Amino acid sequence: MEAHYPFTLPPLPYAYDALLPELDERTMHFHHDKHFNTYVENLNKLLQDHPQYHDWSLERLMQDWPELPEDIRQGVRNNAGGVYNHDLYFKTLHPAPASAPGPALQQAIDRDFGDLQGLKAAMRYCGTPLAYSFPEAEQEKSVTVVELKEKGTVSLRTLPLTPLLGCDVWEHAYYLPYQNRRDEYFEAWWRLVDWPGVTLRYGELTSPRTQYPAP
Ligand code: MN3
Repeated sequence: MEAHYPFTLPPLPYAYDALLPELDERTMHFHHDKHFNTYVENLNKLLQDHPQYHDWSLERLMQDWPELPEDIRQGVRNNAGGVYNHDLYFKTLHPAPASAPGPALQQAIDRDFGDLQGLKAAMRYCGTPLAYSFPEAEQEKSVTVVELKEKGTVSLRTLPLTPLLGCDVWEHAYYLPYQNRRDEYFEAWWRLVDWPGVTLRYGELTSPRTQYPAP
């Protein structure tokens, strides 16, 4: 992701057919090239006549959107969140996922959800579930699941949260191969989660953050 305006669509980090049979090539083209790109284009369009924000990072736009002029405030919030969430979504999927989270993340999940199945259950019926970690103490990080009611990732902007993984459960993410079988899609998505990558994101957090990390 570019550091600031103008933002461009990051390439899909694997081949379009790499996630078969769980997610097909057409869905990946449609979701990445059209939907994700629309957020990028909308964000640029909103910012184009506001040069004073052209050096703001995506993370800053997501955090400090209340400082923006009223006519672009909500639009920037939604579209910056959409860009961040989609970047995270595609980056936390992997064609050959490893089997499990790393030991420290596994321990936090066990403590906060009982086990990995507990985390899965917590995410399954969320509107747009995102799992976050946040520091409780110096060495101890908790994992929590937040339902995104709006597109912005960062309604919890005052907390030092690190997004770990999120499932896009809008129909455009799965309708072609799964139609209305959302639960089947969720199971497929879960099989594709790149746990080493998620573990890395979790491990990156060593002290309370005031900023969101780049996806
Ligand atoms: Mn989407």
